[in-house]
Parts: sequence; structure tokens; C-alpha cells
Amino acid sequence: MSLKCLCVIAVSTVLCLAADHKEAPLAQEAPAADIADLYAFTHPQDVSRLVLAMTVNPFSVPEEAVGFNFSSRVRYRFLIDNDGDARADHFITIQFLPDQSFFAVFSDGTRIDGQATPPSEEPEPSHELIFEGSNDARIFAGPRDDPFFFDFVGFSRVLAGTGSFSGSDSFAGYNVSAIVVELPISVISDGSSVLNIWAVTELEQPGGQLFKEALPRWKTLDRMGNPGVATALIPPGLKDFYNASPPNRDAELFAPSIVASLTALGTTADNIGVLASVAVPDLLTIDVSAPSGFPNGRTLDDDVIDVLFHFIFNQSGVTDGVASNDAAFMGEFPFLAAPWQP
Ligand SMILES: [Ca+2]
Ligand SMILES: [Ca+2]
Ligand SMILES: [Ca+2]
Ligand SMILES: [Ca+2]
Repeated sequence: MSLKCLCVIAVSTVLCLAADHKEAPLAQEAPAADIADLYAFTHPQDVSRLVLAMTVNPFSVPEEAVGFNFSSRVRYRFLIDNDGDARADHFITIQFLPDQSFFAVFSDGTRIDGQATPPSEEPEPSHELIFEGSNDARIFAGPRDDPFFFDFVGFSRVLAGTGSFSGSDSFAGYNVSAIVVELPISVISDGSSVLNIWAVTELEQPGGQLFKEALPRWKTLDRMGNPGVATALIPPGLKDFYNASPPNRDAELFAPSIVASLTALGTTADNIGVLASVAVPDLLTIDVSAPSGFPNGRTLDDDVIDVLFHFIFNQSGVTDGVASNDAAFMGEFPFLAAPWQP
């Protein structure tokens, strides 16, 4: 398909595409609770271990280190379904205090206390603070380079009919705040090699602690399974509702909207079927007995935009021209590249 063709199709709908950066009104108002990306991959040197990463605070500029803080009113959670019902069987919950100390609680009862790595010790990034638990899990929290890459500006140009992709990464040079956990797969698996993973940020409700009989203490503000689902396939008016909804209701509540969005983009029924099998319910599924790589989990290197384009635009070879991140990833924990410095 030519870019002109893509343009004609795409402008007929409201297509916005990032991973999950600033995708919904409530998320835009609360950057520290705005999940930008979720990753899940087996450890490159030890397939008995899984690496989970979520990023928040999208588009943090290196000069504004105050923007890197995690919120003390939000709890950050990795949720894991192990029996295929899209309901969590295991969790990792991380909460921060205003001084950026944190505690992480695992569904096996393990607790790890730690401290977020500060942005910088001029002129170099701070050395990573890594904390380990009795269950052999390790955790890092702090600023990193945003591992997501995409020519979003070029895509906007294509949609507007004013130009094309330039192959320039619109996310280059920006930082995010990352939470990275590495742990034995056995901690979050009941035996199945298939894990269905999603991340949520939950906002503490005023009065929720005092009146917990009447009010839930925590309310989901953002969630993410697969890249691009909330940004590209959920209509604008439903994005906050989508983020607040549990994935086990995705088929009932959102499958019709997702199919309609793809139909409007000109995606054929076969390709809609492929995308819907990944996006409904919106869980990042990984079979840890097979190599990691989107859509079997998601590694930092995966060019998820081109994978999505491949199916959305009917396997016609559309690419944004950006094939890798602007910084080299690390070969060891916490894997994400060091944050950009002022
Ligand atoms: Ca988000
Ligand atoms: Ca389950
Ligand atoms: Ca980057
Ligand atoms: Ca690409």
C-alpha cells in the first residue's frame, strides 16, 4: 500500500498512535500514573527468570528532574493471570513515599524495601540502586531513557496529508520513570508456561482509607497490556473508561469498538482476526517456553509499531522507518538504557 493510500484511509478515522503515552484525558493529567509501556521477556541468559518493566512519566525532559518522581498517591502494579480467565492470580505491587523510598509486595508474601535511583550525579547518571528479595526477585525504580521508538511526527504528517515518514524517532532524547522487576518465573506461575500480564496504576481515593466499607480505596487510572490498543483502537470518548475497566470485560465492552476502528482503517477481516486475538482481552501474553518477542511478550528491541502496521495495513510493508531505540540497551539488569543527562 502506498503512503498516499494509507493517508486516504487513515484520515477517515481518528487514529492516534503511540505505545500508551498520554493516551487518555485522565492519564494526561497525571503523568506519574500514565503508563507509557509494558515489557515482559525471559532473561537473555537465564530462561527460568522473567523480566517485567513498566514506564511512566512519558516525555520527561532531562533538564526537569523533578518530573521523574513516582507518585505517593499511586500504586503501581504488575498483574499476572496464569489460568486464562483474564483475572489476576499473581501480583507485584509497588508503592512510593514522597521521599521516593518504596516497598514492593509480591503475591507470594515477599516484601522488598528500596529507594528509587535519583536522576543524576552530575555529569553522569546515578548508579542504579537495585534491591533483592528473599524470593530471589530484584527490583529497580528510577529514570531511564524511554525505550519506545516511533516516528510519531511522520505518522501525523502522513495522516494530515502533508508529508511522510522521515525515520526520525519522536521519542529520542526523552526519559521515563521505569520500574523493572526480574524474578524466577515460579514466583508468578502456578505451573503453566503461559502468563497473561498487564500493568495498572491505581489512584488512592480521598476518604477511601477512612471509609473503606463504602468506597474502594484504590481506583484504576491507567492500564496497559499491548502497545497501541488504547491509543489507536479505542475511541477517544471511551479511553478513560477503557483504562478503568478490567481486562476480563474487554470482549464484552470493547471488542465492537476495536473491530470498528480497524474496519475504518481498511484492515481486512483476516488481519482484524489476528489483531483481535492479541488485543482482546488486552493482556501481554508470553509463553515462557518459547523465545520472547512481540506478540509473545515484548522485548525492549521489538519494533512493535511495524508489527502493528503489518497487520493494520494488511501486510503491505508500511514502516515508519525507525527500527531501533536511540540508546543501546544494557545486557544486564535493569536492561533499559541510562537516562539522558541535562
Ligand atoms: Ca498511558
Ligand atoms: Ca486467572
Ligand atoms: Ca529512547
Ligand atoms: Ca518501526
